[in-house]
Amino acid sequence: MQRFRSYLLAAALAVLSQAALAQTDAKPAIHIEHAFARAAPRTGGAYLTITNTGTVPDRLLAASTPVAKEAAVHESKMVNGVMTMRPRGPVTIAPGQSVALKPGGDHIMLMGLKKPLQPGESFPLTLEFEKAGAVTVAVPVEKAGAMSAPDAGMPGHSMPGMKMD
Ligand SMILES: [Cu+2]
Repeated sequence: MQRFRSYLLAAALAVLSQAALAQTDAKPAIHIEHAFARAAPRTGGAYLTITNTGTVPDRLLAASTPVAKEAAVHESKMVNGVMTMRPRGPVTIAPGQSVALKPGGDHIMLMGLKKPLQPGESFPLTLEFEKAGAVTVAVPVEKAGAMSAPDAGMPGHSMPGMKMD
């Protein structure tokens, strides 16, 4: 009987500590800020800052939105002075870190827009994280060529090779 009891106690402790672990691990430590998109007719880009306030890394795996047939995480690269882009793998956000998806860098590509993105509108964008799960944010549409969300202030530096008008 004594033995059975201590077995039970150990089992209960194991369940408890696992629950505690799951709680610290899993709960969304992901915050999205400064989201914006640029006005665009058929293909658009969405930009935002992801902050991980948790204690474990998380990864942005995919994106989706009702306003486009397809959304994908892209990376931008300068090739012979020309900005090119292509799909990239998951974006890792380390604990305590912020990752900015911004014009000229990693971004969310919106392909097959169901209607043009107009300045002043906003649309929902769902980001799929490995641990935090789905996080949906409202993305305001800025004018074509906008470099940052209105709440993000002006960028502190200029980017060579990019026209700012
Ligand atoms: Cu792109």
